[in-house]
Amino acid sequence: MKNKSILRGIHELYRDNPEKADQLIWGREVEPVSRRGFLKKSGLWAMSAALGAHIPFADNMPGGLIPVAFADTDESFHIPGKHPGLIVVNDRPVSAETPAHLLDDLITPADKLFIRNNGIPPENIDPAAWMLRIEGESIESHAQFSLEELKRKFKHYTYQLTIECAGNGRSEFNPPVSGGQWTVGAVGCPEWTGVRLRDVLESIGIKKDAVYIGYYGRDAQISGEPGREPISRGAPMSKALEDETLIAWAMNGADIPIMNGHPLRLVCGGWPGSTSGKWLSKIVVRNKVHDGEKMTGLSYKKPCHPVEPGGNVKDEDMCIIESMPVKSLITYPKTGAMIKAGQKLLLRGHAWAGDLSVSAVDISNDFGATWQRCKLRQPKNRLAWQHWQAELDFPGPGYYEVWVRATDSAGKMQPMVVPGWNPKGYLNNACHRIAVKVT
Ligand SMILES: Nc1nc2c(c(=O)[nH]1)N[C@H]1C(S)=C(S)[C@@H](COP(=O)(O)O)O[C@H]1N2
Ligand SMILES: [Mo]
Repeated sequence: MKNKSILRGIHELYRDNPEKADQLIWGREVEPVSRRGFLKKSGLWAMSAALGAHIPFADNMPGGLIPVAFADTDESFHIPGKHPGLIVVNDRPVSAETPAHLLDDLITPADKLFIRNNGIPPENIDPAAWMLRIEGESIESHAQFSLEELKRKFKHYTYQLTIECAGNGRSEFNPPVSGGQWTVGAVGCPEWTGVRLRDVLESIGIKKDAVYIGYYGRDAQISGEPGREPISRGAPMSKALEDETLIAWAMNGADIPIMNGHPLRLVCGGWPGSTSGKWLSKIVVRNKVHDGEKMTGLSYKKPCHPVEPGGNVKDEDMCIIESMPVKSLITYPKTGAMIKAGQKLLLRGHAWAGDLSVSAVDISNDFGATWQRCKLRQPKNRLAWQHWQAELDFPGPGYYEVWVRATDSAGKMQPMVVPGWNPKGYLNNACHRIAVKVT
């Protein structure tokens, strides 16, 4: 990344210290007395690139002034390769979520897939030299494959797979929980192409005592500490050996974006995003539950039994999160939509349910008193989200909220309010809602 500081919320930066923000974002030096700002060439370039136009009178721009083009929008600034509307949740390591209305596509485009990094992505990636090693006590022998060998030796599969961070929705927990303050957009459903993890492991030989797989990626610990992984999680053999569990090199028919794990990643659809290792360099087959970074302690675990909000939970009372719960989004219209009295409102979005499918989606405009069934499509394949559509009438002018609620194939529904509090703020699958004004 060219300028790491550019990745913090622009509004937050300007609120904290406008001069500093100028300097950090654009490299502009501000004269303390006159407050006149001089953009260095690189700063001018960065600002122009972000604005999408060059600034003829840049020399006259006062220091500490947030360009009104940014001040007027809720849009964040740019992460290379990503849509400018992504909201930066954390700058180091980079995490950014996708506002619900930008998730309207049936298949999430590469520039709209959220980013969740636990460490610093590798630099100078050379796909031609990339190796994947297979090790661990429960594989018959150690092996390694170049990217080219993986592509040549195994059958290719393409699946549309939902990936959602377990912490999606964390910002709504009370008492608040530390960690990325995701709202609703740490989810997406692109199409992935690669080989089955099962085919690769079976070509070597899986021992009878295999219990779990673990992944290692080539990103670095944020502290720069060598030898320590930012994250090394995994999944039980049953998930690892599913048809849809892929070692993928492509997303929507192109290289996976760098921030999403180029040139190789694991994709375990329907499970916490953290099981889908990026920048994949090694897979281990274990004879016990993998004990890599963020597999132990409280990470990616939920209390095995409900706990009091804000309470402490002992390690042994925490269970590893597996399949994600049923959830849905309204992706059209954008919250704040205005319609005229008597007009019908067309609504649409997606619903997903971890390892299960979605059996129904309902919407309400009276705060959940009554619900209307939506039209629901079948998933493109197992573990892909499902598209829904509806048309809604409003009784008269005023402020309304539209809520959406999905039901999974086992009959479980989303809760209307935030579900059980947990120490790390995972698994908030409360109903998504948007504001609608009828005039
Ligand atoms: N190597 C590596 N893999 C990783 C991570 C990471 O930081 N490093 N983050 C995990 C987490 S917590 C999530 S939610 C997903 C996010 O995938 P994305 O950034 O492509 O959306 O990647 C997972 N795989
Ligand atoms: Mo995550």
